[in-house]
Amino acid sequence: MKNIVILISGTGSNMAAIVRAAQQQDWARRLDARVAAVISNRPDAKGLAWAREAGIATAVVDHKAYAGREPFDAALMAEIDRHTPALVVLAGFMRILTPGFVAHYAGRIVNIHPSLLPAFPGLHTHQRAIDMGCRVAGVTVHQVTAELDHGAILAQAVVPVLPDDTADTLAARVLTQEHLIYPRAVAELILRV
Ligand code: NHR
Ligand code: GAR
Repeated sequence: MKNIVILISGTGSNMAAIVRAAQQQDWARRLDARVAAVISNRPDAKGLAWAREAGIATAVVDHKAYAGREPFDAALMAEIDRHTPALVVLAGFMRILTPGFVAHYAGRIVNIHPSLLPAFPGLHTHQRAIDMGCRVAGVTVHQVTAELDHGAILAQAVVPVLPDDTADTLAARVLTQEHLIYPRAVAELILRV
């Protein structure tokens, strides 16, 4: 069985979309894959309770308990590796990962980023797209490399930016597309890892 470990920091709606797809499409039988664990760097992440109720193992590795990125990443890696993952999935995970961490999972760690990369890597993507006058925005699933939001692109979806959009209304429109493309991208990738 190929184990998928999902990292979250907050709501976990992308995580939930992947778990639902795995259940509804019977990934265990069809892809020999399952979501083995959901790990958060924030103890209060809403997605943790949702995952627990879905019967998935959960864990917290609180970045505030560590002196820096290297010891945090070492602890996170140890927690992830308890599940011998075939694939590590960042789903609204908000801590930049060290080069050593990324190298450890090279080729089998992916992220969903709420912009049309290579436009707007980093944070506050929706406000930046509005401020630039973009007519379209969207979302990108990409390989995670040491350089932030720069890995190979695996999937994208586009949405319009409407004249009255705020960062929140645009984010909500993008998020509906995230929930469609991320489960699909993970299912495709799990066949190749
Ligand atoms: N790590 C590496 N090495 N490469 C990537 O491509 C990564 C990554 C870690 C996270 C997600 C990313 C996004 O999709 C991601 C991609 C957090 C920050 C950030 O600045 C930037 C990009 C992403 C996630 N985080 C602050 C930090 O100091 C903390 C912000 C907070 O806690 O709210 O780590 O956009
Ligand atoms: C999503 O829009 C995701 O693309 C974005 O945060 C949201 C998380 O929602 N990710 C980042 O901004 C990473 N820096 P979710 O917790 O409900 O999946």
